[in-house]
Amino acid sequence: MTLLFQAEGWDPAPWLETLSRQAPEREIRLWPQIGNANEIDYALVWKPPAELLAGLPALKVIFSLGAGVDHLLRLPNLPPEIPIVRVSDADLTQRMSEYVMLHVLRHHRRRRDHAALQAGRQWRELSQPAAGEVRVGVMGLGVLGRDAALKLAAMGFQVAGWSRSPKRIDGIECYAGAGELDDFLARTDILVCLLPLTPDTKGLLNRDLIRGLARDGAGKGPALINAGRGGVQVERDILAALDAGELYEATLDVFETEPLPANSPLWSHERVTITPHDAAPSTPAGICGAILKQIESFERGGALDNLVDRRRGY
Ligand code: NDP
Ligand code: OXD
Repeated sequence: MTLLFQAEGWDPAPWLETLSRQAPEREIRLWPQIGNANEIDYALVWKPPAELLAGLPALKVIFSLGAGVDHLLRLPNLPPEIPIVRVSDADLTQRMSEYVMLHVLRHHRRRRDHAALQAGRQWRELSQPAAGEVRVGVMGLGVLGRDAALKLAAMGFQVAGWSRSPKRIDGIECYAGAGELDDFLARTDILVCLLPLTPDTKGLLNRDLIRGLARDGAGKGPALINAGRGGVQVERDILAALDAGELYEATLDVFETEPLPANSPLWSHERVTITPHDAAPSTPAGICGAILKQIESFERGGALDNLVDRRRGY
């Protein structure tokens, strides 16, 4: 049973090394050297070229090498019946929670103001609210959002989460659906977005949404952290909201266009922090093992885990 590996912009070497070490009996091909396309049973892909998957007639399962699957669902000729499995990986989840904690704490502990004071050689203590006075709202309570929300709650923040379907999570105030979005925003000082990009979430982080955030918080004003997908945000609205004082600061890991174009005004905005879509990269150690385990189970007739629901879009 043959595997095809393709990942745009990644060094394939550690992936191929891990796959062939963990499954020496399998043939592993590296795109674009696919050989006889009729022999490919499983495709492990990240941002594949438009026609690749449609040209594999024997394909049995598509494995997304990332947690997000918008890179697949947007393909015009995605084979309709083939199951798509996405990444759910402890290492990736831990890295995302680190990112969220880092940037929530940077905002909460006024890192930007301290840096300005340091630049001016000024010794001045800043007032800082207690974590328990600060309301963090996490959009998306899936694998990543849930873990980040629980870790923020363990730090003492007041944490709420918003998802499509209702949830009950100890210590987290849960909101669901479009009908509860306004209430969720109105109690949120620091908004963390860990949503997938779907037709429903596209452009959701816009000026109206930002205007709905709490204005009576203990800090200097609302903050936004988006590590979900760039298509969920409207960058011109974020800039306008920052300049109008409706948003105090933004940390963005994902962008409408990636790499972020050199002429984007986000690069130089004094209250924007930019990271290059590396909040939680995929790493081969756990992901290769999980994929190979799923393939073995699938070949024994078992069910696949972490299946994508194409209708929902994630
Ligand atoms: P999951 O599928 O586990 O969770 C998605 C969450 O979003 C769910 O809680 C879901 O609600 C919620 N959701 C989806 N659509 C809506 C909607 N219309 N309204 C409200 N809530 C909605 O995904 P993960 O947590 O694993 O990953 C989330 C995203 O993070 C990925 O899709 C990817 O885009 C991004 N990501 C970014 C990385 C980075 O490095 N920047 C790394 C990895 C992932 P429900 O629970 O009801 O289904
Ligand atoms: C992912 C990502 O979806 O890294 O895993 O963006």
